[in-house]
Amino acid sequence: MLSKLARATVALTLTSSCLVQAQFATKVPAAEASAVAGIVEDDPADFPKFKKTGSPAYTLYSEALPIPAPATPKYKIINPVTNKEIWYYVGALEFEIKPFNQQVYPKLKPARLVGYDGKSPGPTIIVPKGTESVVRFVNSADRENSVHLHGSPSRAPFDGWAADITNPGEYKDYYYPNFQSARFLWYHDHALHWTAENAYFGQAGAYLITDTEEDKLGLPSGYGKQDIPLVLSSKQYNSDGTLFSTQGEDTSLWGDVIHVNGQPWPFYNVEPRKYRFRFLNAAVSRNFDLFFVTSTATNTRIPFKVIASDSGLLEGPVQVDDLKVAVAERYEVVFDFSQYAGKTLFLRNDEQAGDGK
Ligand SMILES: [Cu+2]
Repeated sequence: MLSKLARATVALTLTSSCLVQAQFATKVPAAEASAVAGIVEDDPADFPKFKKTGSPAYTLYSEALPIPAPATPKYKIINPVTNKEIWYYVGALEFEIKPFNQQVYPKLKPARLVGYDGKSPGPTIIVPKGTESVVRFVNSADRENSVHLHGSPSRAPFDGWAADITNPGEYKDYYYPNFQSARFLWYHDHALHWTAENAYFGQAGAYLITDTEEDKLGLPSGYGKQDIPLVLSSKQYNSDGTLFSTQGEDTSLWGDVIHVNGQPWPFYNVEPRKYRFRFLNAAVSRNFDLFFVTSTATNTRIPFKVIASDSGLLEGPVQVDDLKVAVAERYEVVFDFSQYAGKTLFLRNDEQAGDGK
């Protein structure tokens, strides 16, 4: 609250057009004012700390980067209310939630995941702005689910609120408006009591809105060609190769095996040209601080351009030499490999990101 003296000073310096604002400031309800006054800042000492965990050793860069397949709408109709096209992702059960095994460690037991028709991350939905969509999530898993499209102003029945669960044996059709400008959203489980567990075990995927304004910019394009989603997650494995569970964990699970599109530390062969990389932090606790180096100069970070964040394109590209991506955030970058023909580059993470840094 402003003191009487402060309020008088403010009023004197305001122009007449600001008087409404000044009046508004003095009409904050008492309950709200006391609630605001009662806000206690987080104590950094309370933040979850990085925990050293002991997953079995994994051979770096032993497998190629998988690219989640683009989802295919089964049919398209015109919404008679909005007159907009609706793409229906309901036919092929590509969004059927069910368990599958992933052989993460070649000589150990497979890990049991729960993803979408045997895949995690799930298929990437790519829709143009102004085209509506309906996605059928079928629950063939062994516990309830609820799907949240993170970043979408979805109507309440389709927003995946935690108690709006779909039980095993049921399905739900989610309707999405897609009226925002081009941007990177993501879908993930949000079921009450199970969100972290379900997301960590595989229920997450990318959702891209495109638009003609973005198309005009000449950015590296072609999904899976020069426009590459990089869905990051961090997991922990038991000594037998099975996935360590988040269940019972009440502070954080940092994980020590970094996955990109579901594959630990993959390699990716690129052409000497510009690429658009779309980063999503789908980890349940770990933040990332990413940077590029060459294999021969690992202490020299190579500049690159950030072009978009959670809300789509920035006003202009921003050149950086590292990029922090907190849990659930999306950032898109353009990296130019044209000077690096025949060379090996590493995309690295500062292990301590989020742990006091
Ligand atoms: Cu979310």
